Amino acid sequence: MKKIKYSMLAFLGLVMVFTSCNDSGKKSSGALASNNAEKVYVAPGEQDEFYAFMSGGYSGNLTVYGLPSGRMFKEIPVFSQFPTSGYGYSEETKPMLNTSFGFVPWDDSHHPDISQTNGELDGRWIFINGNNTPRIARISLTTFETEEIIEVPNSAGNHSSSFITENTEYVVAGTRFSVPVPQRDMPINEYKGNFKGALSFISVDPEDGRMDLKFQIMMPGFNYDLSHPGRGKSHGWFFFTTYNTEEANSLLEVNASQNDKDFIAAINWKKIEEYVNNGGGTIMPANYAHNVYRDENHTATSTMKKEVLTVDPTKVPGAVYFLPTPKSPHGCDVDPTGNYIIGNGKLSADLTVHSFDKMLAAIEGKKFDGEAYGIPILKFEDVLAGTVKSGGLGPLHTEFDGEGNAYTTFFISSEVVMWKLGTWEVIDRKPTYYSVGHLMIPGGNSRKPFGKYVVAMNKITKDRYLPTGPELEHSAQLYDISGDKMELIYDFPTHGEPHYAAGIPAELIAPKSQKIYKLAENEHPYAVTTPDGAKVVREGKEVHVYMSMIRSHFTPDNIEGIKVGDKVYFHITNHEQDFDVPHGFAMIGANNSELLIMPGQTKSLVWEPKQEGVWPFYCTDFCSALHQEMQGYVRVSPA
Ligand code: CUK
Ligand code: CUA
Repeated sequence: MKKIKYSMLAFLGLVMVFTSCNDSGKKSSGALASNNAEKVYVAPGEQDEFYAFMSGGYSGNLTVYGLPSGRMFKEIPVFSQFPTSGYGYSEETKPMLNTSFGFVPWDDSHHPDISQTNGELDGRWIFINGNNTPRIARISLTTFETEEIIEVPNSAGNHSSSFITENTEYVVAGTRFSVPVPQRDMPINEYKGNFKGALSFISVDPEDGRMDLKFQIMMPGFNYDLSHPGRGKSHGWFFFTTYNTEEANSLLEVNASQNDKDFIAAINWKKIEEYVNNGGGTIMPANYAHNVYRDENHTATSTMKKEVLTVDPTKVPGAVYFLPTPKSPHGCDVDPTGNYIIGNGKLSADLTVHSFDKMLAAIEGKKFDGEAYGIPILKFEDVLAGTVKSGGLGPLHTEFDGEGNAYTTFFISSEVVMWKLGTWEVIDRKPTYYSVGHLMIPGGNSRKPFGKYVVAMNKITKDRYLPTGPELEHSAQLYDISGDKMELIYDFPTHGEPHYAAGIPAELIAPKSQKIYKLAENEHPYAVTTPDGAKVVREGKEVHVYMSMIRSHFTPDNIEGIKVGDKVYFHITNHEQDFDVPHGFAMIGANNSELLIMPGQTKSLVWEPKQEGVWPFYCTDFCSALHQEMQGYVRVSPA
C-alpha cells in the first residue's frame, strides 16, 4: 500500500516541483508542503520504517529517532550521567563511567556504527566513540542500554572512531591528537618525530559482543581524523584520513596546511593481525578501564587493565601505505563495492577518489614516491580513480545509495551533492540549512545501503525554528532520494550535536527489542523476588533496604531505625512483568538522582540523611490510577 502511495506522490512531485523553486527553502508553496507532509506522515497507530541513531555530540549520549517522521523516541545514556534513569548514579551503573582519569561522567560522542555480518547491518549492537576521554561504547539494540565501555590508552581525541569491519571482527579507533607515548613531561615544540598516533583495533566477541583491545598500531605523529573499513574486495584493509602531516605543534593554518597533500593511511589489518597472532608486537604498560554491564544481575564491573600490545608498522612489511590526498582530508568513505576510497580535502572544491585496485597494482609494481617514517608513499596519479569537480566548497562526508550514486556534504557551500561513481559527474545538488556536517543513508556506509532517504545533520540552525534564546537545537533535514533527484521533505530538531548517525530498517530491531527482564532470572545480589523477602539490614553505619515495588506499593513503605550519618542503600526490585511498566524512586533531599527501574530489574541508590525527621519517598513514573499512593516514609533519628 505504501508503494502505491509513493509512486502517486512522485508523480505529484513532478508537477509540484515547479512551484517550489524558492531558494530560501523557508516557505514552500502550500501544495508542495502538503505533498511532503504525506511523505513524512506516520499516522496514529502506525510506525516508522527506519530507526535512526544519532550521536549526541556534547551530550555524550545517543538519541533514537524514527524515519521518516523525525520523532525522537529515546535518549540512551552512554558517556554521561543521566538523572532521568539514574544511569551513572545508581550503584549498578556508576562503574560504567570509570576511566584511568577517575570517574568521568561526560564525553563528546561523534560516530555511531551498527554491527555487521558480511558487510550488511545485522542490528545486534551499535558502537559509539567518546571523543574527549578516549572510549568506545557498545550498546545493545535489544535492551537499548549501554553494555560495555572500553577506554583507549595512548589515544587523545578519539575521533577516527568507532567504525566496524564487515563481520564486526573489530571496532576501530584512531587518535585525533598524536601525543607522547607513553605520556611524559616533554617540551611541546619537540612534537615532530616524537609524538605518536595510535590506531586501535578492538576485537568484538561474535557471541556476546565483549570488546578486547587486541593491538595498537603506533603511527607517525599526524592527526588521524576519520576512517572507514574496506568492503568486499577491500575487506581486510582499513583507511584513515590524516591532516597535519607537517607535524606542527601549533595548528595555525600557516603551519598545518603547508603540504598540498596529506595522506590516507591504508592499513592491511589482516596482515597485522597475523603478525600479532604469530607473537609479533611489543607489550607496553598502559592504564585503561574496561567496564562491563552484566545482564544477568544488571550490575556493572570495572576492571583496570595494565598493558597493551603495540605494533611498529615498519616491522610488518606490506601492511601500511600512504595515499597522497589533497588539502587536509576530513571524511574517509569507501563505496559499497569496496573499490572506491573517497577522501574529501576540506579546504578544496574537488573530491578525490582513490581506487583500491589501482592501489594494489601500484603496491605490486613497487611504484613508490618516497616514504614517511619508513612507510611507503604511493604516487597520487597511480592510485587516483577520478576527481569529482563538484562546484561546491568544503566537502566533508560521503554516503551511498547502493545504486551507484554517492552523496557528499559541503560545509562551506552548505549543500548535499549527488554524483555518480565511475563517471564522477554531478547529478544533483540541494542546499542544506545550514552548514551540513555528516549525512546518513540507512545502511549507507555498508555493502547494502537501503537508499530511500538521506538525513543531513546541520551545524547551524539560525532561522529554522522558533528562537529559544541564543542557541537552538541542531537541525536535521530529510531528503527523499527514491526518485532521480533529491527532494528536501522535512526539517526536525536533534538533541546535542549529532555528528554522525546510523540508520537501519525497523524490522531488523523492533521485534526483538520488546524485552522483558524475567523476575525469576534476576540474579542481582540485593534482589527481592517476592514481597516477603523485603527487609532492612544494618551493617555498622551502612543500612541496606531490600525493597520491592509493584502497582501501587513499596514494601517496606515505613522504615525506622535510620540515624543521621548512616549510609542508606535502597535496593529496589520492580516486580512488574508487563512491557513498559517501569516504576521510579525518589527520596527527598537526595543529592544524586532518581531511579527508573524496569520490570524485573533491581537498582540501588545511596542516600546519606543529613537531618533527623520523617522523610518521604515516592514513585516518579505515573504507573496506575493509584500512582500517587505509591509512597513511603523513612524515620531518621539523631546519630
Ligand atoms: S565529524 Cu567529528 S567534528 Cu565531520 Cu565526523 Cu563533526
Ligand atoms: Cu509506580 Cu508510579
